[in-house]
Amino acid sequence: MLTRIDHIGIACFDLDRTVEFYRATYGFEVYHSEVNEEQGVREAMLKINETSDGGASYLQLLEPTRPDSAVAKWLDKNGEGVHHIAFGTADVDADAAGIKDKGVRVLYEEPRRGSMGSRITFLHPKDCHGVLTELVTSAPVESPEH
Ligand code: V0V
Ligand code: CO
Repeated sequence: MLTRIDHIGIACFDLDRTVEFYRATYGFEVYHSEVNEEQGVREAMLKINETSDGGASYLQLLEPTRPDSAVAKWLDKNGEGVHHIAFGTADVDADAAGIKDKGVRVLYEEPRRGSMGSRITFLHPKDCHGVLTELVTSAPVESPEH
């Protein structure tokens, strides 16, 4: 079951400048940042709010790390802007299988590694009324060490 907006993915040319815009304009701080080589992105997660399912909603700012990446290709064509939306679920495997059964193309056979150790997959934008849609299961919260 999809229980939150996990994040909105925003493609940008210059991550540092875009992070600074969100900080200076709205006061949002970087909660987490990482490079995901498989996806070809450098990203910053700005936490917006906690959600009632125990997760949270973020803005995900994305800068491409290589010209053949999905985000670089999209920026070439469209310029900066909203690239994808991501719904959070406790079970990305089950939700992806259920959505695939409805005839929507799921891009990955198995979920791949996403931000902060999450497991992610994508639905083809042409099957989703023009919206690239991601499904996310967050990494389990690590129990504190004793
Ligand atoms: C492409 N299209 C889009 C789109 N990207 N439509 C809406 N939103 C987007 N973001 C349209 C495009 O305009 C074309 O329409 C058509 O789809 C085919 O696009 P293309 O430019 O030829 O590109 P493809 O087919 O090579 O690749 C498109 C897909 C690709 C969606 C298959 O971008 C992909 O695999 N995306 C999933 C991975 C990803 O986006 N990773 C970056 C975020 P017309 O012109 O034919 O009408 S990584 C992330 O979110 C992480 C790590 C995380 O959350 O943790
Ligand atoms: Co994303």
